[in-house]
Amino acid sequence: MQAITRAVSGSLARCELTHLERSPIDVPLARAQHHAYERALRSLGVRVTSLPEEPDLPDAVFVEDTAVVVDELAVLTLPGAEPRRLELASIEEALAPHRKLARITAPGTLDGGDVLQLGRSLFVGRSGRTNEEGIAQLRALLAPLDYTVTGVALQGCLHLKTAATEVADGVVLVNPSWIDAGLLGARCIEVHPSEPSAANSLRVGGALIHPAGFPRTQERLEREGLSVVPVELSELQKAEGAVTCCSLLLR
Ligand code: CIR
Repeated sequence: MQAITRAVSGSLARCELTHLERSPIDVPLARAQHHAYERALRSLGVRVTSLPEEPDLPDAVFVEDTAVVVDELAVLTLPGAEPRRLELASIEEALAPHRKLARITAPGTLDGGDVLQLGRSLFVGRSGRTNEEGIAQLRALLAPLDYTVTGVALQGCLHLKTAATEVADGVVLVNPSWIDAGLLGARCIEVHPSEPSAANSLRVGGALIHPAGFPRTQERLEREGLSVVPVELSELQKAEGAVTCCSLLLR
């Protein structure tokens, strides 16, 4: 497996924010945490291609939002936050050697963080970033490849994958306050109620890269026999980022 990541921008403190109050971000610490995240990926056998920092694009580290990658195709998104659209050009260049490319176009908008793939079913959050037209365009691109694309409602969080991520085949880690998990047709493990932001986990090989600081949810995952690699991401969490958003996985 390969992952595309991007170094933390020196301007991270000017990131987009939706649900959190702005709080000071320690950029050198964010960089150290991001390096540890990349090391965790490598330790799980992933080949990491780390793109250079984009000094003027605060959120460029969150590469997940710029593309939806399936085995047959990479769809460049049109991020709902307009300033983030400048992140696309370098991602297009990075993906071109690996996949045929397609794109979401205006008036459609779509953030990759809203797309949860469970086998050949893709669920897409109707969020502040992703609109019906974006979902319809993704469906039109992927239906001929035998994927289903289903829009799902969200409340209280930024992206669908803030609320739900796949942790094993047919098993999803969810925060049930933010999504009606029954819609996903998967077995659910709920985050511990005291850890609402713990539903974002990155499944790599047989393990999960999970943000440190959620011990009770981690315990629930381990009780299910899942292997958890905790990574401290406090500074990226202040920018409303977590573990899935920092990589584009090419499986
Ligand atoms: C944003 O608001 O776009 C960034 N500050 C955070 C994006 C996080 N992306 C993700 O979870 N997929």
